[in-house]
Amino acid sequence: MGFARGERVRMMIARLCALSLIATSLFCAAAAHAEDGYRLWLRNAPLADAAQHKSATVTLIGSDSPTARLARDELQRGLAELRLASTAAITLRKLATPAQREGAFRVNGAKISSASDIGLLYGAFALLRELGQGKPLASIKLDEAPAYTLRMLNHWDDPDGHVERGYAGRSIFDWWHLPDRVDVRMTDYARANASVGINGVVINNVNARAMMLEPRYIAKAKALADRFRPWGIRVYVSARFSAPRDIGGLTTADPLDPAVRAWWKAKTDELYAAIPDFGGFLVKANSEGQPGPQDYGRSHADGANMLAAAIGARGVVIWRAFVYAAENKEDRAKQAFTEFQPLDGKFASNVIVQVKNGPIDFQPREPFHPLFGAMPKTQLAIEFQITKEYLGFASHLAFLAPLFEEVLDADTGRGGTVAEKVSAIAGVANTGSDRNWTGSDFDQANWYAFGRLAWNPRLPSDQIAREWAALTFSRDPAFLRAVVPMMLGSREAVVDYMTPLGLAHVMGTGHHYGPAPWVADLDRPEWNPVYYHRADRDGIGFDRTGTGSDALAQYAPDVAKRLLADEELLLWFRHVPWDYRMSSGRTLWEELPRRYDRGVATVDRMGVTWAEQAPHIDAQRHRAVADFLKIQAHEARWWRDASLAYWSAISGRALPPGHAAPTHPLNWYQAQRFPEAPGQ
Ligand code: GCV
Repeated sequence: MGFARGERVRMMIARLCALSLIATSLFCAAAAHAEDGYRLWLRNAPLADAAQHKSATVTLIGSDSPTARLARDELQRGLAELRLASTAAITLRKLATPAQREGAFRVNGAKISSASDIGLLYGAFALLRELGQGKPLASIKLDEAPAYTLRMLNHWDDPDGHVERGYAGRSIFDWWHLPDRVDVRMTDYARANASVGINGVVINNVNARAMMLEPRYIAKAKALADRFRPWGIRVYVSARFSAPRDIGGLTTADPLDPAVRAWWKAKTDELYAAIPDFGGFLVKANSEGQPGPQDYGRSHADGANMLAAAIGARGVVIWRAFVYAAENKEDRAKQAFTEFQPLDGKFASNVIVQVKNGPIDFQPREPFHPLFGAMPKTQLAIEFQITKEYLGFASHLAFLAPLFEEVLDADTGRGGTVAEKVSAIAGVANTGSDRNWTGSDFDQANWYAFGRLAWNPRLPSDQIAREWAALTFSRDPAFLRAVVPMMLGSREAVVDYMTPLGLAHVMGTGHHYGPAPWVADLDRPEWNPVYYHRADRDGIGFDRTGTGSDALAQYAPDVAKRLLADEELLLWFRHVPWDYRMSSGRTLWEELPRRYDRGVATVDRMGVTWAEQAPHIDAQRHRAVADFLKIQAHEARWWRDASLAYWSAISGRALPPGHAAPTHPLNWYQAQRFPEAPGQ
């Protein structure tokens, strides 16, 4: 039976449409699974091919809360994506016995149990993490509890979408469209955080705008809090101390003024009415031009306690100890200790003093901050920087777990390690609007490492690197054998080519991009690199012993001895002649170029190692990493050349034999300008 011409054309069109629908959906499916970094370490790459794939069932017992249901859904989704080769029946059981620390869980093969809903979710993620590395289900036995109750990210995001020290695009929060539009990405962001146990998020910059406390911004914060809540994440806000004046119509922000206290109490009540589980305030006060209690002759404790009284038992005030002042002639490295240590015991019980990991500012290497262990009557949090303001931004591969580990494991000499002396942990986030979240694929590892160490500060860096690399890229043993050591050596490479042997803060003005050890003309003395290295014809380094600023005396005596003997911190603590004899037998002047060269050589090797991984990695991410490694190799040379050109000029010494001369004369490096560098 023949068809009429019109009918044939209609059928052809229908067939073409069907074909194009199939093609489109195939394309869409491929695009949805394109390896562009969006799926982070939660890719659940298949363990078996589709034919071997066996079914998995998940049973949830004892709770039907949104969080418990997320745990079940996460497992269902994860197991389906992982495609286990043997049948699995997983049970998620909420126990009736409270007692465990919030978030604690047990995994015994196919059985996950916890006394809390969030513990079930953490247990689900933990099981998937183990399975994702290729471990057999029956062999997985975990019994975990978080070391700290507060494990938080600090976003330095501004309401206009700019991120201070952000190298991953714009703010991850779509401030302008909130609260009406809450991007689906907010769910994925909360999920990623929950997968590593992060349970608090400060949503705005510590250099805070008072508008964050206005009703329209409280509505935006509420929308985020509602989205994050099922994932066990509480929202915190950075509060501008002068808000009662800026937006409250008062003439003062004096923390002892009754009207100011009443204003904060009412504002806090307004926040809790909108967000019943609001976490509290983070405050940067009297630091780098921010307002604070000292503007009224009051102490940091007066300021923090006033806010703590407004919040009461509902939340916490996190008060930053990152303070230093231009008018203060004291060594910048000493100022926070001088200011805060005498206040020990004066803070309210819901105040946490947040201290940066080192006494200056997130340098590639610093000794631990002397406040750790020195304020036994105060709750302390440690603040790390996950975004790499001083470590090459997003384009330099620097795995930060070894830096975090070095600080957390440091013995304070006051009855415990740094990890043991803090009760909370914060990381300055490196996330942004970029599709891959963190600007580079490898910077995802730093978000991951922060979360894992916040959960368990005893985890070794190599375990974290191995987990992350297996989940994010490939569980192939050959790949891991090559890439894990590459990651572990990467931060030391940055130290070598930027700030070897205890040098610090020699980066470009403002943006902190690239080398500028020669800068000496900035208004505030402590913003000039020359303040930190003090190099002249005779020698180099900051004397922080008894003959200098005596910052060493802020540490316990045994620790001070140890720090002084540590050559990696030589120029942090001592001013020494260029001919100073190192333990290697070489002079300092001979040792310095070796360090720079070692850093450059390590980065070159990283490039080769990565090139060899092409068979293991999808083309898109492989190329993205390779491109950044090229930038890093180029910039490591730039750092080496510019630094050596300057040290050579200032010491009046030619480079020791065997070291290549810098590519350009010193004035070429000095003339470089990058007003457009990101993150300022
Ligand atoms: C948010 C350094 C950074 C600033 C940052 C400050 C801080 O100085 O360069 O961008 O400001 O630390 O931690 O408050």
